[in-house]
Amino acid sequence: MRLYRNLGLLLLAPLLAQAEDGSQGWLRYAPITGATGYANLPSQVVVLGNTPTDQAAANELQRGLASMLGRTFTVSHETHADASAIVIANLAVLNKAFTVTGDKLPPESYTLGEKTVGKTHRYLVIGADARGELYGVFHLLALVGAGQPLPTKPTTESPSSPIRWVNQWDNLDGTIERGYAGRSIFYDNGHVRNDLSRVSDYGRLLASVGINGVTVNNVNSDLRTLEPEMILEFARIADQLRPWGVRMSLSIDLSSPQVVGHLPTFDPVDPTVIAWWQSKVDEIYKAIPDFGGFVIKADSEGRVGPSQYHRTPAEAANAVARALKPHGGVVLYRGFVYNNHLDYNDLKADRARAGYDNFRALDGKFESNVVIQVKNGPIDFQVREPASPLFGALQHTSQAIEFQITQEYLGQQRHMVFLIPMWKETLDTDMRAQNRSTPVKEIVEGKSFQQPLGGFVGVANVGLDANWMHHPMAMANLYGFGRLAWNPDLTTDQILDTWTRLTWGNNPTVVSTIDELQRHSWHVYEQYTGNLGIGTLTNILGYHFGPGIESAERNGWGQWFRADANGIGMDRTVATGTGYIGQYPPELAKVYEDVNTCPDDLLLFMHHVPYTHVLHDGKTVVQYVYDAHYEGAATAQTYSTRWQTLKGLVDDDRYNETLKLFTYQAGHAIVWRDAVTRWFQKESSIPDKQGRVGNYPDRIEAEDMTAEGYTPIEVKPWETASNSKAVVCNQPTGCTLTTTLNKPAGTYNIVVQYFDYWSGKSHFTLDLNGKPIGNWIADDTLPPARAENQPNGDTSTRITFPNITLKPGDTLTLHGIPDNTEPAPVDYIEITEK
Ligand code: GCV
Repeated sequence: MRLYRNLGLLLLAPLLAQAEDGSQGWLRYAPITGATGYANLPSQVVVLGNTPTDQAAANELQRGLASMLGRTFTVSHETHADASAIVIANLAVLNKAFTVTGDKLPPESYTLGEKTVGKTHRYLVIGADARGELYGVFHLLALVGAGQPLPTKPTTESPSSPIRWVNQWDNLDGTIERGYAGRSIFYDNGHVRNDLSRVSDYGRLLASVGINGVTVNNVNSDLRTLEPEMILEFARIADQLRPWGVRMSLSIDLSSPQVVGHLPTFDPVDPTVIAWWQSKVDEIYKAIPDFGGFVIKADSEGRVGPSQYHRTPAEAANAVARALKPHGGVVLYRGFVYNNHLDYNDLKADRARAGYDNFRALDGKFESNVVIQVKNGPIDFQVREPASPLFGALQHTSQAIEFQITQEYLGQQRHMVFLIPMWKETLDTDMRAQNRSTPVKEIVEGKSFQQPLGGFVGVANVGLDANWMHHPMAMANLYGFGRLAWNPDLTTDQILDTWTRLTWGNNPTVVSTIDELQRHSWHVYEQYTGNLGIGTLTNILGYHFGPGIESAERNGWGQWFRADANGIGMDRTVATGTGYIGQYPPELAKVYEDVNTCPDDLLLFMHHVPYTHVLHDGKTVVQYVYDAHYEGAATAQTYSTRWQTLKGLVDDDRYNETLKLFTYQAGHAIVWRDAVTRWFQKESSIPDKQGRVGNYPDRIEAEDMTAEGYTPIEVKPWETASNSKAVVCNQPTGCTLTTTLNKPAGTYNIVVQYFDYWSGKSHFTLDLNGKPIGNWIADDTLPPARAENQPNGDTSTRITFPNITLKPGDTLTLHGIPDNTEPAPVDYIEITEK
């Protein structure tokens, strides 16, 4: 008889709607009733090793199986020859009785399989090492959680590559650069927190998807990082992560020998500097024996670097790497080196060129424990970018791809944007280096050019919010990053479906609804933000959240798209442009160079074209932009209604939290749609064929209403308010806007578009014929990376009052009471048919 054969009969538990705060992520281990397929799984867990990681693996298995299967599991270190058991072991402690595959497994790998001798059933989780054991346990638990069969024949899984890290951009004061889910789990007030329980929980989540390293401080590194007392504090973080097989690493500033070591120089080839790095690294390994290494951001965005001494990144990286090598540590030197003071008037200037221009000539000059950490695209985590040409150019150097899990340019975890399809597009891009198949994923795995290291780095930026990332759906990106780093050949659907089942349960309606919502969400976001490779079109000088289109132009940051009345897009061709396209291997360069073969979704990244340029689907560029924005924003409106079909099928807390975010996203998608389409219409002077842009018959502009106390102001940038104007109230007692409606009798939705600053909580009430139909507080709590106290694309917010019965002559009155420096600003009221 085989174990676990009745999976077809598995009845999935009707999930009771119980309170959940999301803190368990995908490790909820929700009960599965009728799980007859797992009935023969032995109740004794035997773990042969006795390191903290062995223990963590055994405890996790016991916890997960008990919770999902509703029976007791015990853990012990010994087994009798004839006792049935789930055996966890690794090659170092393996007793011949338990082998299923012989004694060879690649590092961090595991084999799952069944071994039955007579009446003794053994389910074996054999790791190459303790980490492999742990990964095997989590894999087994995920299979049970998703209702999938456990392998009976020996089945081995191995990670794609050795570097599978997340970076956290946490500052020692407890803030997180580009963090959108609360303060740091690591630091507060200049020190490592006393309570590090969230760090251990984080290590558990990371290990469950195979992540083996965390860089715990901002790449814009605090100059105190390498002070002796800080190293001892960081060691406490490493202690929390160690049982989960997660190595801690640090971001460092290259000036440390001078700033911390008080040397007269930090020139990387100076013998005193070399000696300083050696003794500093020795000091670190004394406190943190499994220390992972350093991430280095240098000569970029104000960070100092080797250029100060006319040294190269290779000279700098190698000085540090040589110190780490005897300890098994690595240097991840970031390829994100560029000049942010470019000259807009120089038509050859191009930020996208910088990675290749700075690193190409150094290929082969790095120590074997140096990895160049390259952002997926050549600019900076925009909604769509081509793969960085550096991937194809470094053929004698290990590389890791850097993805941004935190959604800096992608809705900041207030918009649902499932990123796995975007990352897969980069990973699957075939660079055609050496005129052969060299997809990015194989390059970073070290396969294409036989490199010793390489892998995947994700900027995660989880915070103290109970659910880690603020938006319940955003956790799919952290989960998916780990799964892809382990195996970049997994499909989007494999990743998504398992995440949904583990996070929300196996109810078929729940699974299909959530999968469907997430699956296309990147495309939808792209539709209502920046199309055709133009960049996200967010305000790059501000918070990187709402629209602010021209902020990218005419400054030194180089995120230009060079729009004028006649055309738009960066000419990056070799023939007439910046020459960037020539950085790709010839076969790929040929595709991008020709406007006719360049994929439409990268057109404006590669070419400058007239607004009337016809795309492959027959639409002009400008009409495509209009249509995409209306389509994308319309799809975003459906998220909350589709979500509402799950009421009662998922727990109320996460249900309500998600509904609130979808409602917000629906409103902000319209802010995006209107800003971008109006901007294109004004810039190109070409009207929307469907007459939608700039034509809003259902709107009543706030400045056109009868005001008591409210005064009109011009909004900047102009495209972020309807009619470019808003009204503000500067009377502490409040102000009023009144209008008489002349809608035919019927039922309508009433929308109020207002501006919600981070500096105040204005009160609003909306009355119909003197009777209240709604009141609310403008209490947005987006993390104040910088105080935005203005009406603009970041702060524009909408609230909808559905199903209001109206007749001609009704009077609508909006009262606003300002708070602190927020003057209860209003853009418009819109009355739409139900
Ligand atoms: C940590 C972008 C972000 C910065 C970030 C930088 C980087 O420019 O806006 O916040 O700095 O990338 O990746 O170093």
